[in-house]
Amino acid sequence: MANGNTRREVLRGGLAVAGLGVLGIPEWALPAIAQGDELVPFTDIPENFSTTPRPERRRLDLRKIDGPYTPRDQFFTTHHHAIPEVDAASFRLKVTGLVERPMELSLDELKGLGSSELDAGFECSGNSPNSVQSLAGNGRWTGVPLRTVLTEAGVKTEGREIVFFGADHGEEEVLFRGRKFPVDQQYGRSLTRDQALADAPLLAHALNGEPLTAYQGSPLRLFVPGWYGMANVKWLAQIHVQEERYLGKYQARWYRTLRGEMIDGELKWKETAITKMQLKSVIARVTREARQLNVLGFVLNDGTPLRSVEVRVDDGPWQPATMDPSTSAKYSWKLFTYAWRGATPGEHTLVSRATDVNGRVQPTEAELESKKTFLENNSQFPRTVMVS
Ligand SMILES: Nc1nc2c(c(=O)[nH]1)N[C@H]1C(S)=C(S)[C@@H](COP(=O)(O)O)O[C@H]1N2
Ligand SMILES: [Mo]
Repeated sequence: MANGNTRREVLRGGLAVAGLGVLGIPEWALPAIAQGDELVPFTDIPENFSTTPRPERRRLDLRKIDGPYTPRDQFFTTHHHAIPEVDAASFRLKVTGLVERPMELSLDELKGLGSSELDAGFECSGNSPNSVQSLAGNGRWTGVPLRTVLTEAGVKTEGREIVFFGADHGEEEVLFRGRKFPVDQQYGRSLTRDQALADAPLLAHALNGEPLTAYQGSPLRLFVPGWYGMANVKWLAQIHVQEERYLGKYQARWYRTLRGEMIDGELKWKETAITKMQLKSVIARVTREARQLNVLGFVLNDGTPLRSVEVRVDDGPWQPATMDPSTSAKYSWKLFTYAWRGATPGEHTLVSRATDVNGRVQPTEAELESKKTFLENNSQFPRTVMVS
């Protein structure tokens, strides 16, 4: 999977002889850009936009998406504090608070508890057109189910809130009625007991079969599939079980949305916590293959199955896109393609929209107007390209 070229060559060479149909891989699913294919340039990417400045603040160049898995060394990275140094050999995960058996587990002890794999993508809740949607990626995560560890520790009945602390920390200014209280605090996030004991959350130690990098939270991170990135606590150091709600900065204050909602004909202002990913589709890449243009994009959401993804060219009708069967896992991002025929030279606008089985439709920018804060921007993302 880290080896797109080889896969491409295999598919073009050996497999082509064997016949693609035998393997059920549709022609469009061929990875990357074939020899002779060319990228059709976007005209909406700011000139000073750089996707890979430093490994500790990396952005994904969407035009490089060539298969289901984002290579570990292209995966975006972001965090609030300095990167902590955590030595995998002496690492111990602490489990404390309202548990029958408080624990300190080494990485090997954790791995001994079980192993599970999960295809899942996520984006930062701040991902938006401003960052050319570069804060997103998809991978195969390996880890220990969180539930296994919590069951091993035995969560007491009063333990209703499960708090996850990273090893990274920094000063938080807690504002209380006009007064500031500076405190040094670890990055912390919480899940309710039910969320934490569900099937999906993983304590992940590997991405695409390789150990997490220092920037991705090595040696261990929480992974909550279907949620925005802030839930996936990196450099996980401690799981603390408590009765009361956790109201730390990155739980209660930093990751929330203010939006207006009409309830019974009256406007109500709602402040909500940022949790599950809102339905979003993004056009990532346009390539030319002989006379046809291929549009490729991805969809991220909370795992709700999709009903459709559609693409519109300029002021034309919405046209159905084709879904990539290799990305059908519940929490995987879903790749889609659209064969754009008869494109004329000049600048064109392309936009996609996703609809889920519950009839939820990805909103336009105008439809998100009542959302006042900038996180959770899942609006349709019109792209402009220059066809030569
Ligand atoms: N310990 C810790 N975990 C963290 C963060 C952080 O600042 N500290 N940032 C969160 C946010 S906001 C995001 S979007 C993801 C980014 O994960 P990535 O760098 O592997 O892409 O990590 C999350 N986990
Ligand atoms: Mo984020």
